[in-house]
Amino acid sequence: MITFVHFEVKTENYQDMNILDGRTLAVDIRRELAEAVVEIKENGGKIPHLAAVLVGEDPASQVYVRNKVRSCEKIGFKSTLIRKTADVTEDQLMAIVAELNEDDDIDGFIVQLPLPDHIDEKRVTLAIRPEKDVDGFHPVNFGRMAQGLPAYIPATPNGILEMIKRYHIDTAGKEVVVVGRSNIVGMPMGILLAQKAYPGNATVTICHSRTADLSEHTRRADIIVAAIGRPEFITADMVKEGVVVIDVGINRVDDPSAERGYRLVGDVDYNDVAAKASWITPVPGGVGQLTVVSLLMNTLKASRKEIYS
Ligand code: L34
Repeated sequence: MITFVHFEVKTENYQDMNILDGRTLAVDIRRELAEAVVEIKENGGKIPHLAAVLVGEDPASQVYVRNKVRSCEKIGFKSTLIRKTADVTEDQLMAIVAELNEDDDIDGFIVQLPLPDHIDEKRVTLAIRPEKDVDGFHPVNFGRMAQGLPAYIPATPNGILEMIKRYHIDTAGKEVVVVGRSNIVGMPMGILLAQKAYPGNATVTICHSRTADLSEHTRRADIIVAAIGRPEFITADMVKEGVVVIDVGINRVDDPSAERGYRLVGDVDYNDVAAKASWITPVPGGVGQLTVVSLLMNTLKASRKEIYS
C-alpha cells in the first residue's frame, strides 16, 4: 500500500477526469514548493537557487527557460539566467559551467538544450558536477537512476512519474510502450517504469525509428509514452480502447489563423486518440508543465542535499 503524505490528489480539482491536467498539477506542486520556501525562511535556511544557461535565440528554448525562471520567482526560489549568443565558443561555455560548479550559492544549474552545432553537448554535460546536475543528464545520475540509487531524475520523466502518482494510475503489470529512445526522455522513462517501485513494475517496450511494426506494439499498450518529436504521429488506429496516453511532444505547426502564426501539437493526434483513451495529456498544458516543476523539485532536493549528502 502506498501512502501519500502531502501528495493526496483532490480529484474535485480536476475538472475533466479524462484529461491528465498538467496545469492544475503544476499549480499544486508550486504551492507545495512555495510552502517549503516559507518553512526554509522561518528556519533561517538558505533559499534554493537555480541557474540556467541559455545559448542562442531558439524560440522554443527561450519560452521554456522563461517558464523555468518565472516559476522560480512564483515560488520564491532564487534564479540566475545566463544568456549567451549563439557564437559563444565551447571553451567559453565550459568556463561558465566551471564557475557555476564552484559557486556555493547555486544549488543546481542547467544548460538548456539544444546547443548550437559547433558545441559538443556531451562534453558540456559531462562537465557539470553531478551534485548540481538538477537536469539529471550526467551519466553519474543516469547510472544511479538506472540502479535505483538516489539520483536526480531528468525533469520530463520525473514529471511523468509525478503525474502518474497524483492521478493514481496503475502501472504494475501493465504493458507500457515508450516510443522514442532519447537519453533525456525515452530511455530513462523505460527504465523507471520497469523498476521495482511505484510507479513502475510495468512490462516496458521501447520502440524507435527502426521498430519493424510500431502499430503492432502500440495497439497492445495499456500505457503509451510518445516522445518521437513528430506532430500527431500516433493516430487512433494505433491504440486500443482505454489506453493511457502520455504525450511528450511539443511541435509547432504553421497555423495562419493563430495569433502567433503557429499552434502547438503533440506527437499524438489528440482529438481522435482522446476519444479512445481512458486518460490523455493535452499539449500544451500536459507534460511540459510538469517538466518545469520537476526541475524545481530537483532544485529543492539539491538545496537540501537529499541526493548527495
Ligand atoms: N537542459 N534542455 C535541458 N533541460 C530540459 O529539461 C530541457 N527540456 C526539453 C528541451 N531542452 C531541455 C525542457 O525544458 C523540453 N523542455 C520543456 C520545458 C518547458 C515546456 C516544454 C518543454 C513548457 O513549458 N511547455 C508548455 C508550453 C510551452 C509553449 O507555449 O511553447 C506546455 O504547457 O506544454
